Amino acid sequence: MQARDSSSIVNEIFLRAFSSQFHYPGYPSLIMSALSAIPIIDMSPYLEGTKEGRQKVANGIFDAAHEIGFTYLKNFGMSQDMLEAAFTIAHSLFTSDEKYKVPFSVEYNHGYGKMEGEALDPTKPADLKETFTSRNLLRLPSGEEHWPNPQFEAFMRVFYKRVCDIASNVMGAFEIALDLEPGYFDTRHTGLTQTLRLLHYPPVENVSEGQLGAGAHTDYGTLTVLFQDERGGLQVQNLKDEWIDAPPIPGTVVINTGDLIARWSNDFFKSTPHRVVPRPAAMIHGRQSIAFFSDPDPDVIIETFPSCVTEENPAKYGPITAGEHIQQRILATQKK
Ligand SMILES: O=C(O)CCC(=O)C(=O)O
Repeated sequence: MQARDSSSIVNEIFLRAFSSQFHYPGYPSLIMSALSAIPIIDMSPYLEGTKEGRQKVANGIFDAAHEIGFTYLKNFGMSQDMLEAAFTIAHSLFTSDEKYKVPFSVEYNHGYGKMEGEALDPTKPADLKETFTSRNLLRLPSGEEHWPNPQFEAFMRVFYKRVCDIASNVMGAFEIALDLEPGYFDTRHTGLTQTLRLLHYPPVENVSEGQLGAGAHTDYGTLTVLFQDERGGLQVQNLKDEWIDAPPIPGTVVINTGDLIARWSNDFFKSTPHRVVPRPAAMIHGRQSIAFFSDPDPDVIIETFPSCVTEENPAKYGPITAGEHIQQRILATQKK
């Protein structure tokens, strides 16, 4: 890898990414060995657009968000080729020369974050992962101070938009389930705080006591779209406080609801703790995932959805802006 120029590798990957001949090794042929308690919902009836189909998907997504806060989606509207290309391009960045790892910019919430650079559970040792984060890509300027090379940038911009569309469809299903007007969420999620994160859990030989790939945490916002490779390690806390595996299932993406929509929905929607534990395959070969955090614009007022308030279940929370809520969550995490 180091003998070749990183930009030529990415260029080659980018071209091959759109050929149906190209497959990420091992990923499509994975045979699932564990049954998961997390439901799998078929998005096709929603994407076909009939009223009945949309209602059916909305009901399934609502039940999953209410009962466990996690679901898998299949037929969610992205080709396997595009997804494989995203993993391959991300891998080429993480294994390339340091000079391509664009330093993280707090102003843009964009760039490379080094191994053990964050602890999602601050009571535990730092996470065994490195990241490349991109917020609000539709508005992020071009240029070499932000991107390892133009091919990487071009691909990430297309990929970001496609993942925005997946999040938008899931939020469209929320609108039906919550009796909100069409477009309610899209107008409040214009990208200002919608963030794509490439994650790499490099091979490791030794793990300190309590150290994880990603420490136990809940997500802060409305929803997260999570693609994971075949190595496994994601775990979700169930209602009995047990950690259950959320194994990779080929052809699916994981969706989970965050703290902000839990508050917005008067706790009808769950925000469920999850973590990444180092599995033997991941410790030997490394693991990758790609997360997209869909959070509302900072000035959106979060006021309980009327459909989530009843006489027996009055509103628990007063109004707050999304920006204030996220800030409070960040401070609460730091105090732990
Ligand atoms: O890598 C994963 O599977 C999960 C990552 C995650 O939960 C996060 O970054 O918030």
